[in-house]
Amino acid sequence: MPATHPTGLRFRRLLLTGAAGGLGRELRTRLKAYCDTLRLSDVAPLGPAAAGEEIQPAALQDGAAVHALLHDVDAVVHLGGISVEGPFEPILQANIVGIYHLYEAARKHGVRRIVFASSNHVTGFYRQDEVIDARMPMRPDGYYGLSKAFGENLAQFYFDRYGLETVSLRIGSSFPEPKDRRMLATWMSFDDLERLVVASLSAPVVGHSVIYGLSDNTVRWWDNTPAAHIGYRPRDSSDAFRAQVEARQPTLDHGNPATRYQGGGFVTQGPFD
Ligand code: NAI
Ligand code: 15L
Repeated sequence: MPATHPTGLRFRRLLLTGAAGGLGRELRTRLKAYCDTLRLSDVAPLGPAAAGEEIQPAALQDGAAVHALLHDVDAVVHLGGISVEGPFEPILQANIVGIYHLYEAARKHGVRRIVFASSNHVTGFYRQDEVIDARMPMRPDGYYGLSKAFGENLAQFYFDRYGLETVSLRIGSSFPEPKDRRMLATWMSFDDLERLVVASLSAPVVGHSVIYGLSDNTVRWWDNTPAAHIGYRPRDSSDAFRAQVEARQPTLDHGNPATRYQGGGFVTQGPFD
């Protein structure tokens, strides 16, 4: 039996969806330390299973495949789905029908907790000069943000009705480094992503909690005080990248909605017909 991680967190079997994606590839290596078996799923290729891994491909819109995916799982980190703005139909299948299948399967198999990769685009139509928290009304900035809003509402319903707990992570921008001025506020390092996911899996009681995923950036638009019970303590900051980002992008067009609103470029995408 592998040793328990210093956090004390250890699952028998953890499911990671979206495991072939950008964040999935990061968490694939990191989450192994917290479980005996990491079950990996995606529609994209995942390569061979390493020690302690199981590969189980599934399209989220395939209810039977998702039901099988949840068999004998203790907890889920749900990253799978379309991760950018685009036409409604594919988002409907992957993100809306898909998350319904995931929660139904979790309910039937008695899974206790899901960590759901929601997005800052649930509140993308707040202005960049506002500081908001997760108790404020949703203001999705497109079909993608709407699909994540649906996911959060679904999570709330499954907690209220069935006691299935979720932490919805309104992730900002999790990339190796901030790419532009907006990301100086929204950036979250991969190490902080791991801290956030581990805190979400290990907090004793979460009900349905909503928390923004960002590092300890000096400039910030999101106040996580209502989610203090998760115990997330970011250790990185975008500040180390500020000088190089500002040199690359010395001026901002304040007339551009992408500069005015928190959702950035997502707020101007579409229509798609
Ligand atoms: P990604 O696009 O790299 O990964 C998503 C994965 O989901 C892909 O491997 C894709 O093949 C899989 N997928 C798509 N449709 C599927 C379907 N119908 N059935 C099964 N799998 C499907 O995205 P990334 O950056 O890794 O993000 C992971 C999650 O975090 C996504 O849900 C995204 O919306 C969310 N997120 C990510 C942010 C970031 O900064 N990277 C910011 C906010 C939210
Ligand atoms: C997201 O929700 C996307 O998944 C990611 O690719 C980034 O665009 C991020 O938001 C962001 O807002 O920077």
